[in-house]
Formats: sequence, structure tokens, C-alpha cells
Amino acid sequence: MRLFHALASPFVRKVVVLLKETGQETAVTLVPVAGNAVDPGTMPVAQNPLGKIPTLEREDGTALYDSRVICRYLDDRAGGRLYPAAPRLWETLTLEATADGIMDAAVLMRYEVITRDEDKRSAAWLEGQWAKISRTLDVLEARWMSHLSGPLDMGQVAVGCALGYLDFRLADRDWRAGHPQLADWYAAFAARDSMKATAPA
Ligand code: 99T
Repeated sequence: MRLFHALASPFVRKVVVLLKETGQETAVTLVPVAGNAVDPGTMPVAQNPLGKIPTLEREDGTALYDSRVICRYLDDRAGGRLYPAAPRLWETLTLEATADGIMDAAVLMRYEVITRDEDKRSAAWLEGQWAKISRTLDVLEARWMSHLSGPLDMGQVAVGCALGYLDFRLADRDWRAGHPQLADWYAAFAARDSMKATAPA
């Protein structure tokens, strides 16, 4: 299989962490690509008309996207280790969606900066995206620490990748302020081999 990939993408990172945690690294060849909505560059538009990564091309040529679909597929292929049985599954999926929402908002902030001239950027829109992230961090700190401290699952992986992306692209916003439990959890989670091997660059 081929995974269209960029080291900076937190969505791609979810998939690569899952591959490492489930011992499937050799099943997938990483294909580096780059691009965005303004300039699709080498993005895999033939495999994914949305021109987004991660996109996974399977042996028969069919493609899977987005990261949640790919992660579910690859976990199923490995015997279902990072998506638990219901009812915990509903929490895991909600936590993964919550983390993906942080990534969505942070990536939109990134694109506002790199695809628009400075005088055309909307400060209100940037702050609106940060407000989504900030509210979500508050909820993780208040309601999700117990789940985050439980058995490894895809919700935890997604939160780890989302927080790693905040450090990578939005370090000046200091997401740790006001979220001490989450910061402690992340310090331990980021020390996993799968996380250390996939740090964004
Ligand atoms: O929007 C585009 O045209 C290209 N962007 C992407 O492919 C980003 C890369 S993160 N990926 C997604 O937005 C995937 C979202 C999807 N819901 C999923 O797979 O879960 C790049 C971040 C950076 O360079 O800083």
C-alpha cells in the first residue's frame, strides 16, 4: 500500500503512529507530497479528488481517505487494537473527532497565514479558530483526563498528534497555560517511541 504523506501533517501522523503501534510499518510505503488549496502541487488528486492527505492507496489501486477512515481500516487489518468495543468505542470516536477538530482549526490558521498576503488576513477569523481550540482544550482538561489515562486507543493518539501540532505551528499560543493535567499527560504520551519517531518537521 502507498500512503501519500507529509511530515508536518497531524492527520498523517495519526496514521503513521497507528502503523507503528500495531506493527504494520512494512505494509505501507510513504510517498511524500506537498500542496494546498491554492496550489495543489503534488497532492494525490487522482486518488483523492479533495487533494488532501492522508490518502491511502491499497494494493488493488482503490484509495481510502480521510484519516479517520484510514485509521479504522488499518486497525481492523491488525485485528482491532486501537478502537475498543462499544460502548467505550463511542467515547474513543468522539475523542478522536475532538482532536481532529483541533487540527482542523489549527490547519485553517496555518493556511490563512501561508496562502494570504498579510493585509488580507482576517484577525477576527484567526482568533475565532483559536477560540475553538481554546474551548476544546478546556473540555479535554475538565472531562477527558480519565479516558486519556486509560488503555491506549485512537482517541489518545489523535489528541497526542493535535497537541504536537500546536507545539509545531502555534507555539506562541502556549496551549499548556491553564491545562496542567493535559500538559502532564502529553509529556508522557510524547515519549512513546511511535510519537518520537513521527515528530513534525
Ligand atoms: O487543504 C488542502 O488542499 C490540503 N491539506 C491537507 O491535505 C491537510 C494536510 S495538514 N490535510 C487535511 O486537511 C486532512 C483532513 C481530513 N479531515 C483528515 O484526513 O482527517 C497540513 C498541515 C501543515 O502543513 O501545517
